[in-house]
Amino acid sequence: MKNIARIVALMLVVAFCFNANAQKLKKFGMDFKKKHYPVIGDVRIPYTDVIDYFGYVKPGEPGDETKNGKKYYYLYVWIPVVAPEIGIRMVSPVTSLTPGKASFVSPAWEGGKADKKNFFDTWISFERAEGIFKKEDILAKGKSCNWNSYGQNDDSSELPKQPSGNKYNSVLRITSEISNPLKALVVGLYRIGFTTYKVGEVQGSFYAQVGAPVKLPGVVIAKDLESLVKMMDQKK
Ligand SMILES: [Ca+2]
Repeated sequence: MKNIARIVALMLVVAFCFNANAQKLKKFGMDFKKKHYPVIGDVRIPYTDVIDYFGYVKPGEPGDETKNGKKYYYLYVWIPVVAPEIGIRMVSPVTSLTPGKASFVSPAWEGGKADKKNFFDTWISFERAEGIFKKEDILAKGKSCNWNSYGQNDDSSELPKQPSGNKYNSVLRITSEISNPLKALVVGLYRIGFTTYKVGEVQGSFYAQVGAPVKLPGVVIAKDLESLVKMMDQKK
């Protein structure tokens, strides 16, 4: 009997420790500084829909592009609905979050998820492909089109600290400006660019979310255009 009590006590301690280390993200909420949403104190109203992506960058993996000595990687996002606001956030590393049924998962995730050591100081941008409004144009124009920037973010105090103790994860909220074609959130092809703030290695696991105050049916996220189109075909 004593042994059973000891085992139960030990299990409780283990469960408590595991829970204390569990990675928890606050609900992803809207921009409360914008006048078009009701404000309840300083509480952000959670986004109606949040799509997520689990990824991993192997140390030394080449970037999709190199700019000013920094390696940039992209996640391509197909958005088939008009949204008044889009939120994007990214954390690194992923310590205890796991993909759900609806999550998008990088092909590198399986091999990389056990790497709990590497992470990077995230920096994100959000851009839209000029002139790509339908699926047929993605592969035809996606590699040569211009990309218009909707904004960037380096650090946000909203997100949990990184293992370094610094709040260096990133959040970006974009409000659609209907009258400005370069800032309107229309149906089309977008990409999340990510790198490190300082010149350094982008490495380790990361978790990205795309949220909106409307339902986002048919949103697809992939690390390259070919996979994106393939997934769009499968979703039909
Ligand atoms: Ca950062």
